[in-house]
Formats: sequence, C-alpha cells, structure tokens
Amino acid sequence: MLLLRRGRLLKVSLLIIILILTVAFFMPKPKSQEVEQQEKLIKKDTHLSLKQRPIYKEGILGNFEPVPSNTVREGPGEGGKPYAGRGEDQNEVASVMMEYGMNMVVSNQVTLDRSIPDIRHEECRYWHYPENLPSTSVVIVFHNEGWSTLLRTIHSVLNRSPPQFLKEVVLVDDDSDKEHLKGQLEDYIRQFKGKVRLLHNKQREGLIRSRTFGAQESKGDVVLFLDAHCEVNTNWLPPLLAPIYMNNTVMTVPVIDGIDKDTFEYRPVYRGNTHFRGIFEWGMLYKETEIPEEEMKERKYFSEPYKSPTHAGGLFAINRKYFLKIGAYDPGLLVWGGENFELSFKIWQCGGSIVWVPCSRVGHVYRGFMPYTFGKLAQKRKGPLVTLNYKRVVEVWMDEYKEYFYTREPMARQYDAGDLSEQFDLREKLQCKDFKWYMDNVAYDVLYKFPLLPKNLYWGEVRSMLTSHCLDTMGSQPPSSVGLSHCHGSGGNQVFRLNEEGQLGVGERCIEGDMHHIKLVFCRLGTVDGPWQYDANTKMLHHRHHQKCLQLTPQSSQLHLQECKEEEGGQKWIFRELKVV
Ligand code: UD2
Ligand code: MN
Repeated sequence: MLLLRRGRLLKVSLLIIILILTVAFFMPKPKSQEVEQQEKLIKKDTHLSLKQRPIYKEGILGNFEPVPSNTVREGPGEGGKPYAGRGEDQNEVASVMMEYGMNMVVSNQVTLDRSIPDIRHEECRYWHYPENLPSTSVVIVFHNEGWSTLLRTIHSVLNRSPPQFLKEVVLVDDDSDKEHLKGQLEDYIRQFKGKVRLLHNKQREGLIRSRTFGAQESKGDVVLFLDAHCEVNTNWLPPLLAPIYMNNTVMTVPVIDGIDKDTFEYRPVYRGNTHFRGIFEWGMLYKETEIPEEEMKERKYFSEPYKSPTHAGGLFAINRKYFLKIGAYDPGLLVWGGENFELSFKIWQCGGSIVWVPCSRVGHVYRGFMPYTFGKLAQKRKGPLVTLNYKRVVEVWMDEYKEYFYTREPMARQYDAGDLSEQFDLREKLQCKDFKWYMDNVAYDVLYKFPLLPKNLYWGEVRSMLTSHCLDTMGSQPPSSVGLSHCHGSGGNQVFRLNEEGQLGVGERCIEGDMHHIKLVFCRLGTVDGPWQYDANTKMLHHRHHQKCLQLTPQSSQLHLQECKEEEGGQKWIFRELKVV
C-alpha cells in the first residue's frame, strides 16, 4: 500500500516536473538589456525585424566569427609580419619592382594562404548578422598583375568568406600580355570547380569599363569589387552585406589596410580611435578626413557603419541590379581615375547612400608608381586622360560647383570631355538632386579643409622678363625649392595661379618665400588666402608679409625675396595663360 502510494507520488511529481520544464521551454526567454534596447530602437524607426539586422551582443561571439585557434603559423610573411626576402634573390628585386611596382620576389615566397593579424576593433567580434544575406560575386579586374598577389587575393576571399554567401569570384583580364595570366591561370582555377571564373576583354578597356563588364557578367545579388593585390581580413564579408540586405541602394566600403610593397607587411593605415571618411579637394584629388562630430553622434557603437561622401575607388560592395540601374560607370571614363567620384555623386544625388564599414577590413598593396601605361586609350582626346575623366564627372554632376574645379585646373576648361548627353539623360531619368544638396547634406565637411576657391586674378606660366625662363616646381614634392626652366607652354609644373585672396598656387600646393628661397609648400588646410600681390603695370610680384618682391638673381640663378625696386629687371614677371594645342 505504502509502496503503491509512493509510486503514484513519484509519478505525479515527475509529471509536474515535465510540465514545468515544458512551460519553461515555450515561455519567451528573458532578453538581455542590450537586445531589448535595440528592438525598441528598431520598432521606432523601421519595418525591419531583429532577424534582418545586425545585433550587438556583448561577450557573445558573432554568428560568423571563426573559432579562435591557438596554432601560430610560422614562415615568411605569416601573421602579416614584414619579410625582407633572401639575400641571394636581391639581384632580381630591382627589375621586378619596375615591372610590378611591388616586390614580387618577396610575395612569391609568402604562402597564398598566409595568416594576417585580426586588427579589427574589439567590438567587431560580437556582432551577429542576419543568416540569409545576399549572394555575392567578387569581381577582380586586372591588367598585367603579378601571379602570387592575384592568387593571394583569391585565396583570402575563398578562405575568409562564408561559402553560402560567396557565389563566385569573377576575374576580368583586361588584355594582359603576361603568359601566367592566360593558360596557367586557367589551369590553376580549375581546382575551384567553377567558383572562380576567368573572363577576357577582347581589347584593353581600362579598369573602369572592365568593372562594368564584370558586373554585367556576374550572377550574385551583390557585386563586390577588389583590386588584384588585396588580402581580405577576418569575417570581412557579412558586415559589408548586411547594410545592402537592409536597403539595396546602400553601397558599402571596407576600411583599407596597407600591405607594404617591399616587405608585404600587413598593417593599419589609420591609427588611433577615430574614423575617417572620403572627401575631395577642388582639383578632384581624393582625400580623407576624420568623421565629423555630427555623424559620430548618430551612432550607438563605435564599430557601426557610418556615412561617407565618397570612397577611394577600388574596394566596395553594391547590389548588382542597383549598380546597373544607375548606369554602372559612365562608359566614357577611360582606364583609371575619377570613377570613384562619378559613382559616389551619382549614388548620393540619385537617392542612394554610401557607408564605410569599420568591421570589414581589406589589405591593399599601395604601389609607389603605376607600372603600366594607359595604352591606346590615352590618345583619344585633347587633354591628359585622368583630368578628362574628372571633367566628365564635374560637368555632369557638379552644377555651378564645377567652377571651383576650373579655378583649380584652369587648363581643363579647354579639354575635350567628349559627348555627355547620355549622362545628362541618365541624371534626368533618375531624377537626381543637385550638387548643392549633396554639398549641404552629405559632403559639408569638404569645406572645413577645402573652402570654396576665390577666383584666379592671373594664371598660367610665370616668365622672367630678364631671362625668359619660367617658374617651375620641377614636379617635386613639398617642401622643396621652386626653380626656373625653359618655358614649355604645356602646363604641368609651370601652371601658377594667383587668386583674389593673394594665394599663389601650383596644383594642390602653395608658394611661399623668404630672403633665401622661393618654396613649394603644403597649403594651410582650411585656408585659401596668401601673401602675394601682382602689379600688372610694374610686373612685380609683391610679398605682403615680408614687404619684399620676387627676384631672380641671374648670376646664381637664385630665386628669393628682395627689396622691391622698379628698375630691377630680375623683379619683372609676366603671367601668360596657356593654350592647349
Ligand atoms: C585606386 C583604386 C583603384 C581605382 C583607382 C582609380 C583603391 C585601393 N584602389 O588606385 O581601384 O579605383 O584608384 O581609378 O582604392 N587595371 C585594369 N586595367 C587597367 C588598369 C588597371 O584592369 O587598364 C586593374 C589593376 O590591375 C588593378 C585595378 O585595376 O587590379 C586597380 O588599379 P591600380 O591598383 O593600379 O589602382 P590604384 O590602387 O592605384
Ligand atoms: Mn591598387
């Protein structure tokens, strides 16, 4: 009896326990404060559920983070450490540097799967991304690139991307003439069973048209462009895809790290705990600046993506259909340069946006010079190719702001940018906003460093009436001395500009002077004024702060500031505007 009762008691309590467990299992789990807070935020301002957004969970490793490993790999360049190369190969280095702009001898000795340091911000390890991010085609265009750097780019992508999101790697060979980029490459990629495809341009198209071609041929929802000498870092892909998944008019840009062209050391370009974003100066040179306070304030986490007016050009992800819908790149842009601005202006002005993504990092080998020529494409029109590209972009997108470009590049007014009607039609069709809107709302911080330029009072070559030689910066980097040389009339280092505020400039640099030298210097950021004044009657160039005049002393061929004397022939200068022939 007692036994029986005890048995029933046991059964009942077991049942109760099961019941409690079941209820507990199906009951909603208590949420961490973090998650709750984020849900509230999301409910307030978007239609997206938590599953569709990245979530930060303090201390809980992100869903796409690799399992941390304790094995330390040894070998040349492992861990992203600098590698000097072997002594016996030193003879080869010089010629290889000439050919590729980077030390391929060293690169060839570093494994294609080498480890690199995970230098992301600590927070990056705790972001959780949606599980069904879009499929991606990584597009790499190349012209005469080295073997191991190209292959290391591909290997790093294959090794460090979740396979379910990596649809393919599309290689576009832009008419390379190196043997290793033909049959050998074809053979090598066979092991990847179709995941890596190689396409060939029939003729040299330049990187800009090659990228558009790559995007047209791609099969992924997203196209992600890389240069052919990159290494992608830990968990680089999901952070780039998540913003596009949430809004397919967003373009995402990873933070670029540096890979040393001599030693292949992998290291950050930016130091300290700040973020940078892409801007430009009025000659359309690409620049970067710390993100303004206003943008920092909008974000909760340091590691979150942030808006940027533009980007360096090479590395970014974008919804493929959106990219094609906005006309991809202007096909009139040739070979290299300016395409980053075209795409940025177009995206922002036509309703899209650009964000930089701190948790996605990609290393890139910066070369000291361009190892290739522009080929036949460079001889098509009047003017230097890169400036012609800028002119197309400026004319189509910058409205009245284009005047600042012509102030900074006066010769460009005469260049022939070709037919722009299709680009204007596109701008009309996409109903894009004007450039002033972009400057006021997106790129307002450009003006902090590069204020609007006052008009030029004089520009052109500056010829000495005494010797008939022209001021010439000789193409050197500041700080350096300005010299004199034969007047060649074709611009470049002999195009000087004197603006209404007294600034004397050449290209993006400024001219300063004292009793000993006339110097090419960095212009003071955020200023456009200077000490110079030209008197067209006396032909003298006066320095207001020193109360002296620019003088050439012919005996020593020296330029310096001297007591102003109207009878002094060495103080007579003539500005002459140049004509493009
Ligand atoms: C930067 C960009 C680059 C591009 C360029 C402006 C980064 C890291 N790099 O210069 O992507 O936006 O600015 O246009 O932001 N290539 C061709 N055909 C050519 C010339 C080059 O396919 O006719 C390839 C080249 O092999 C490389 C890529 O285009 O894979 C970029 O060229 P780059 O590395 O010489 O450009 P870079 O990094 O100086
Ligand atoms: Mn590059």
